Amino acid sequence: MKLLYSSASPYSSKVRMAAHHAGIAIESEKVVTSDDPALLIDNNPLGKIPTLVIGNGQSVYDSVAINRHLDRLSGGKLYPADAEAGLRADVLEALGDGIADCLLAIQYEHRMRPPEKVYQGWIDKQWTKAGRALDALNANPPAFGETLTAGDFALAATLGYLALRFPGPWEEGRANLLNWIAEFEKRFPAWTELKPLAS
Ligand SMILES: N[C@@H](CCC(=O)N[C@@H](CS)C(=O)NCC(=O)O)C(=O)O
Repeated sequence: MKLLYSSASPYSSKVRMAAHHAGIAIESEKVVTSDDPALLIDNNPLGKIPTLVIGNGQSVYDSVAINRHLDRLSGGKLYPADAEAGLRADVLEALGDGIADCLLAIQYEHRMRPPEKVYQGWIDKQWTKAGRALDALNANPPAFGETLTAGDFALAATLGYLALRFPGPWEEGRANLLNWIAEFEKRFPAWTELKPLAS
């Protein structure tokens, strides 16, 4: 199995952490999505990362499908079997990924458009969504279970991406989230090497 990824990508960080936690060894290869490399396009027509190439002409995307695949391979190490805990993990993963979607939309607005065409209204809208979600999480920080879940990895990856690309103001008034990530790091020491990093 080979994971196509980039080191800054929050969704890539999420699945790399999940694979590590699940004890599944995967070979990883960095790709630059903006170059549309054949290796990526041939395995994912959407040209997005992460993409997991699993052999026999098969590949898996997006990051939730990859996590679900890793969960099946590991006998359930990423999503709790208990209905309530499983639902909490699913929704936390959706929220973590959803914040990342907003942050990526802001990044691409700056990266893909000439400066005179950047639309501030769109950026503000994305910040409002991300800020609301961060406030909700800060007001009600997710409790850690006995073992980490795909939801925990999604939130950690997104907080890591915020720290990397939008350092500073998001932390103000969100001490519970800073405590959450500090506790996560204690439970998952590989965070240092698998969190979103500048390439
Ligand atoms: N919903 C997807 C989002 C993946 C995604 O948007 N990845 C970004 C990098 S962080 C990407 O591939 N961007 C390149 C593009 O959209 O062309 C997932 O969870 O895997």
